[in-house]
Amino acid sequence: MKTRTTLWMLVWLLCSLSFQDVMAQEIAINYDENKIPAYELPDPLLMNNGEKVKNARQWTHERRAEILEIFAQEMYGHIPARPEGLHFKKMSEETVYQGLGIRKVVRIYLDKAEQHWFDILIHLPKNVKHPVPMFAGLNFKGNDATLDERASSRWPYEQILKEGFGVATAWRDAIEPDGRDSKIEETENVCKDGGVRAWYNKGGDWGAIAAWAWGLSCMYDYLATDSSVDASKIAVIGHSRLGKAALWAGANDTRFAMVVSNNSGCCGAAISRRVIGENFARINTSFPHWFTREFDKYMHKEANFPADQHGLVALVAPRPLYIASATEDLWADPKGEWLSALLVAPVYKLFGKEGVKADYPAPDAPEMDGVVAYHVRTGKHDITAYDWEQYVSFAKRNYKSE
Ligand code: GTR
Repeated sequence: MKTRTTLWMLVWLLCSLSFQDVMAQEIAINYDENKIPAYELPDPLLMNNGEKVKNARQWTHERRAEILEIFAQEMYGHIPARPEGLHFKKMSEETVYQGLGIRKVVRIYLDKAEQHWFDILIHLPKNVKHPVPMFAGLNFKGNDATLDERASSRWPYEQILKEGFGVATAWRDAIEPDGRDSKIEETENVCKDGGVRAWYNKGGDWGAIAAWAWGLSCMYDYLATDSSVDASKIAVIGHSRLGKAALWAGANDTRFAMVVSNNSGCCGAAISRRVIGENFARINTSFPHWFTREFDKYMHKEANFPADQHGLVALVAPRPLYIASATEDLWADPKGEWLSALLVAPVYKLFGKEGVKADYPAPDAPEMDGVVAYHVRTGKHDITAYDWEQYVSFAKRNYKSE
């Protein structure tokens, strides 16, 4: 009897593991700095024709598009244009936090017929006369979940409003469901027929990261029409997979004035050729829906990718860029994330702007004197009130010095 139960339990266990889980477990993960393969990084300033970029003009008008195309073609996919029928409707507005702020919900209709839409939740400081700077980012669990007590460190609205900033957020799954991590059954919105990729730009080779980035640009489109918002000061922000989306949105959509990557890791800010923590084979096995199918050919072959992630973050230049890590987040490779912040310096230099210092900083000692900022927070993979505090001060410094 006992053997039978054990046998059944084994069968149940095997059935509950998907093919992807089994494959993912077989991919070796290195955490040892001494076992990093020898690597050479592609130079963001080297044009496809072998010429070296000499000035900001050449970067902006020639090289930038080449790097953007590498990432669009080989990793995330191309982001389509805004849908023709895009329009907006305010659904609700209320005063919150004892008069400190306004909370409103705006529905982003993606088509004239109002068949496809997602909601953005907006917090704005109240009683402020001038248009305010904003942070715009996606969330993991739904707009209402960001208001939950348990999310108060991830979304410290009160703290941000007190500093004179607004925050806009939308649910990633309302734009494009995140594969099996999705909680989409719970709601009705654009995803009722499978997400934006099933409806718009059908057949286009774009992954979920590109779809989320596209959603962020639609959010920008609304924010630019809101008279309470300073459209020249909208930072795009994201944590983890949504940090990858924020980077891709900021790279494509230069209307975002600043880009914040919080613990974005592999295929985010971390240098891929270090192959430490999460790697290409593992990420593309666990989350194939995040990428274009072209990305498949780089599994176990980071060195073949025609760019590295410092090339991606370079696309933010000359705008302010903040990359942040956490000491215990080895899966995301904090050192590799910092390296991107460091190696982007020659691109910022073309614009006469400084990057980060050459030494890896101590935990909780943010470096934000220049236009590129970095910190490694003590603790786990997360975005916390501490992280937000740094992003707000960095934005303040940069917006003031303009
Ligand atoms: C992990 C994934 C990472 C990171 C993270 C997250 O499972 O391997 O790339 O993005 O999810 O989004 O929290």
